[in-house]
Amino acid sequence: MAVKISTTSVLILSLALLSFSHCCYGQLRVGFYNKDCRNVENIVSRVVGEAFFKDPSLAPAMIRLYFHDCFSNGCDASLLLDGTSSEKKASPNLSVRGYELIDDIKTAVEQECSGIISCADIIALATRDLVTLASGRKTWYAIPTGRFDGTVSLASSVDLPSPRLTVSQTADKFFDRKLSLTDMVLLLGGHTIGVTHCSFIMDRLYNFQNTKLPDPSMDSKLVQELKFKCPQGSSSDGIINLDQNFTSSNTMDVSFYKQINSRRGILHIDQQLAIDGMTSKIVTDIANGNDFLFRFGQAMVNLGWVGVKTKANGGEIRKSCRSCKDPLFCATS
Ligand code: HEM
Ligand SMILES: *[C@@H]1O[C@H](CO)[C@@H](O)[C@H](O)[C@H]1NC(C)=O
Ligand SMILES: CC(=O)N[C@H]1CO[C@H](CO)[C@@H](O)[C@@H]1O
Repeated sequence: MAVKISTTSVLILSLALLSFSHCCYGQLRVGFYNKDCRNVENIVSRVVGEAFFKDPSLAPAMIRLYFHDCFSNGCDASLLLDGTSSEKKASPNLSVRGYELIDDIKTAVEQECSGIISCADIIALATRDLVTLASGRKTWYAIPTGRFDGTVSLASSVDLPSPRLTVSQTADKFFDRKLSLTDMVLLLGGHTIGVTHCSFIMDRLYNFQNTKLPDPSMDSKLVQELKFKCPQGSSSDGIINLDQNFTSSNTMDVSFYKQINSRRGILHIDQQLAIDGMTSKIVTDIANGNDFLFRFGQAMVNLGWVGVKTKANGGEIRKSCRSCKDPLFCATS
């Protein structure tokens, strides 16, 4: 009898805990601001549209910013905080761009409804709209909102994968954030637009794993082309398209997967996706399918759940995306 009662109470207790954790963690939903700021998604898409028209490279910049923010301490706009040693200052953040666009959107949104929309949601919405624009309007996804902004941003806690990790090491970083192997392969499809600096691939071109030879997994014709664009001993760090199909380097499409299946990946990790037994089948499925854009959107939604802050756990709605409401309670150095 005693045993029976305790089993029942354990069951009730765990159900209560389950619903509690569900209540306060998973509060994102599509159209979170419908009641308090009906127009927010239209305002974001208007400001984003104008900015993209002037500078299409904002699309890859913002997609990367969203990834970095979500991966470091959750999708809480902590990457936007200025500070002497905030996340912005960590070396993998080198060349993350798009901060001014976020400022412009925040200004426009505050004019319409002050103190309601988080910077974390602005990043998520702006990124969604830029994915749509970079795809030539071939895709669009509903992105849940309701994130709060974080108040902790430390360069020392930035934990981003290096392009030289193995697939398995990289996958572990995604698993830590409850993202699957398929999510990882889809999200790395973000490299279907944008650029890298030569410095990230010099080893692949000239001295792969101290062999004094190029990476054997790279197409030898591509090695020659890239050596020309990234000469050794140059004082400037050149720029290379991540998608080497020149007709689609700036278009969000499936071409990245076809490229890596032809040994034309740029970053080491990109090429490894196509080679490593853990991911090669997923790559081929995406390359041969016709639903990459749709699935990429879903993976972006999944990324958007990582480490979401709530009001209950100290999240806030910032006034400026660059600083906490109360800098005294903000850890940025
Ligand atoms: C998983 C491991 C990843 C590694 C190691 C990695 C590494 C890199 C590196 C080294 C660059 C070039 C930076 C530069 O030279 O300025 C880059 C650019 C970029 N990455 Fe990733 N990345 C990863 C995942 C992702 C994911 C998941 C996304 C998107 C969801 C993404 C989107 C981008 C974009 C769009 C660019 C181009 C940025 C621009 O043109 O301004 N990356 N990445
Ligand atoms: C390059 O991209 C275009 C446009 O997406 C595509 O039609 C073409 O098949 C691609 N070529 C290669 C070699 O992948
Ligand atoms: C743009 C930016 O903030 N870059 C910084 C990234 O990190 C390096 C090394 O810590 C700094 O020197 C850059 O200024």
